[in-house]
Amino acid sequence: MTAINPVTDLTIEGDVAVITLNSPPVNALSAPVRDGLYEGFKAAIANDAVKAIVLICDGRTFIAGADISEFGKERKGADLPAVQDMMENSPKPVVAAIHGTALGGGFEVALTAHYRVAVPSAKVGLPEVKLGLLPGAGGTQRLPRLVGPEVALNMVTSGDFVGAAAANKSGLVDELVDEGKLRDGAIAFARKLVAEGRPLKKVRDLQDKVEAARGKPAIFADFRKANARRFRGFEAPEANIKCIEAAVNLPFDEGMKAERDLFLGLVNGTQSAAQRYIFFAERQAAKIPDVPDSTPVLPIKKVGVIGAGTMGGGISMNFANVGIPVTIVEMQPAALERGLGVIRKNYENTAKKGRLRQEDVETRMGLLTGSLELEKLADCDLIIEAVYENMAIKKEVFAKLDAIAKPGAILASNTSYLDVNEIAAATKRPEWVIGTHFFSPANVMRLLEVVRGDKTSKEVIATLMQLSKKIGKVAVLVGVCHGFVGNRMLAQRQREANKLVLEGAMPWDVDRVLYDFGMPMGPFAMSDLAGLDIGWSKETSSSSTIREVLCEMDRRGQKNGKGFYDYDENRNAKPSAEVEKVILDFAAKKGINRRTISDEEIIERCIYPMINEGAKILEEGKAIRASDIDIVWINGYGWPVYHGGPMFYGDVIGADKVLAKMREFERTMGDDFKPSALLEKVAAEGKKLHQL
Ligand code: T1G
Repeated sequence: MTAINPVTDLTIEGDVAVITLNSPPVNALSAPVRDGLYEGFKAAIANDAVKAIVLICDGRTFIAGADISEFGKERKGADLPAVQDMMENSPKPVVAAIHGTALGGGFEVALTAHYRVAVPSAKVGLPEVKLGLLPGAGGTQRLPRLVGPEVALNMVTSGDFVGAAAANKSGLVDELVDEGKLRDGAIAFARKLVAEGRPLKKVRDLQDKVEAARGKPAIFADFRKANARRFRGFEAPEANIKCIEAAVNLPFDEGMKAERDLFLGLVNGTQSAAQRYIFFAERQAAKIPDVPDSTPVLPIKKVGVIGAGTMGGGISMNFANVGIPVTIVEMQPAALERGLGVIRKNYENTAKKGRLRQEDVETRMGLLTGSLELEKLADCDLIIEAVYENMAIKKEVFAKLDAIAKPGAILASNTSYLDVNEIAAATKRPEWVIGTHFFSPANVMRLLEVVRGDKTSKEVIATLMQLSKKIGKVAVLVGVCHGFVGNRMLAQRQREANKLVLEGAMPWDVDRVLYDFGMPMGPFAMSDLAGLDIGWSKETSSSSTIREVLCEMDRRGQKNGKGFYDYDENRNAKPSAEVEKVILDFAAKKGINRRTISDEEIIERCIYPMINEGAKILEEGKAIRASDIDIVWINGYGWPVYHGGPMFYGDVIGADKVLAKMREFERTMGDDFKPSALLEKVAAEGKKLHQL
C-alpha cells in the first residue's frame, strides 16, 4: 500500500489497483482529495502490472460532493475535470465502488468511471440545486445519456437521492454487490471486466437517449410548466433545465461548455451563496455551546401529549411516525375521538397519495392510545402539553403533571409565546421543564423552537435536540421572551402590515409584494387561512380594528368563504370590494389621509423591523447565533431559502442601509423603529449581521 497523500492510499491487489479515499466526514472533494485522485490514477495507469482500477472510500460514504466550504475561496489543488478526464480516458477499466451517498461531484466522478458498483444500501444523487447550483462537473451532460432527459430533469431539479436498486435498474449503477463486501465485490467485478474483455464504456459516448429526445422541445416546455410553482423565484432549476436541453441538442463538449457557463452564473450569485449558507446554518443550529455533544441524553420510549386538537394531534403523529408510542389525553370524550379521527384521516390521505402503506397507517394508529385521565401519563418519559394558550390553564396542568409524572420525566409546553420559566415554577422540578414550540401543521412543518428555561438542565436540552432530529425536525434552541424568536419577529411584520393597510395600501397589495418576495403567502392571506376569528369574541368585539369589523360582519376567513378576500368554491382568493370599503371607512373615521404606498416601502416596513428585532434577540441572548434566526424563518414560516433568512438578507441590503431606513422611520413614525444597538454597531463596524 502506498500513501499517495494523507487522504489517499493506492494498493495493488494482484492486477487490480485500489485507490482508497479517507477524508472524513464525507470524503468531500477538497483540494487534498482531488490531488490524491489525480496522483493515484496517474500512478495506477502508469503501472503495467495493473489491469483495472477500483476507486473506493473509507468511512461513512463515497464522495458526497464538492467541498462546499471551499466555495468562494481561492481555488487550490488539482482541477476536478482533469481528474475526471484521466479516469474516463484511462486505457484500463475504472470501477467506482459506491457505499453511503455518492452525491454531486462525487457521483459526477463516478459517472466518469467506466462502471459503477454499489451496495444495496447506497444512494446516488445530484443535489446541487439545493445549494442553488447545478452539477458542474459534467453531471448534466452524462446523466441524460444514461437515463434520458425526463429522468435527468427530475433528478437534477429535485436533488433527490436514488437508491442503489433503482439506480441499478435505470443503469446509473452497473452491479449491486453484497452489503459489507464492497471492496471484494468491486475487485471481483473489475477482474471480470478484464477477463471478459468488456469495453471501456464512456458515458459521454452514449447518444441514443439524448438523440431520441432531439426535436422534442415539449419535454422541456411541459416540465417547466408542470413545475413553475415549485421553482418560483429560484434561479438554479431553470439553469439545470437549460443544461439538460444542451445535453440533448448539443455535442458533448459544447454541452459541457454550456454547463460551465451556467454553473459560473449560479456559483457567483447571491441565491447560491444564501443556500450554501443555509446548508451549514442548519447543521450549526444543532451545536449548543454550553451543551456539548458528550452531554448524556435520556431515553424517550414513551410520550404523553395533553390535548388532541390540531397541535396535539400533529405533535403526536411525529412520534408515532418513528415508532414511539404516544398516549394522548383529552378532557372530553368527543374531543378525544375527534382528535384521533383527524390523525387517522391525515394518515389515510397520505396513504391515498401513495406516500404511506395502509399497513403503516394501522401501525402508527396502533401506537396512539387515547385517554381521559392525566394519570395515564405517569410512566411517560416525555410529556408535551398542547392545551389552550392561557398561562393559568398551563400552570394548572403542570402542577398536576408534577404530581403525576415519574421522576426523570421531561415536561414540555407547546406554548408559542408564554413564559416557560413561569410554567416551570408551577412544578417542583423546573430542571425537567422545557418549551417545545411546534409549528402548525405540527406533523408537517420542519421547525421546532426548543425553549430553554432558566433552570432547564443540559441533559433535558441535549435530549430534546437529539429527539428533534429523530422525528425529522430542525430544532433551534431559543430563550424565553414573548414569542421567542419566530413569532417575536412576526409581530413586527404584522404590526406594519396592518398600519400600511390603514395608511393607503390594500391587503392584496401587501400580500402581493411579500408573495413576490418569495413568501408562500402574505400576512392577510395567512390570516384568512388561519381564521380571522382566532381569539375574537362577539361579546367583547368593539369594531376597534379592521379585523374585528370583519369578524363582526361574519367575514371569518377561508373557513366561511370570506375574510380579507372573497373565496370561490375552490378557495381561490379574490380582493373583496366590501373589505375595501371597510378599510376606506375605517381610515376615514380615524382621520387618516390615505396615500399611495410603494412596493419598496412595503418591503422596508415589513422586513427591516424584523431584521432589527433579530438583532435585539441576539443582543438579549435569546438566540445563540444569527444563522439560527434564519433557520427559524426558513423552516417555520417559509422564508425563501434563496434569500438566506432575515439576517442574511439584512446583509444583502447592507446593515448600514437597514439602519438608515430604520432611523428615517423612527423620525417619522416613532419608537417601533428604534434601531437596536447591535444593528448600529454592526453597521458602524462594517460587519455582517448573519455572521453574529
Ligand atoms: N462539503 C463540505 N462539508 C460537508 C459536505 C460537503 N459537500 N457534506 C456534508 N458536509 C459536512 C457537514 O457540514 C457536517 O459537518 C458533516 O459533513 C456531516 O454532514 C461540482 C459543485 C452527505 C447526505 O450537496 O447532503 O458537488 O457539522 O450532518 O445527515 O457539481 O451531508 O459535522 O462539522 O449532513 O449524515 C453537492 C451535501 C455539493 C451533499 C450526509 N453535495 N451533504 O448527511 O450528515 S456541490 C451535496 C449532504 C457539488 C459539483 C457540485 C449530507 C450527507 P459537521 P451531515 P448526514
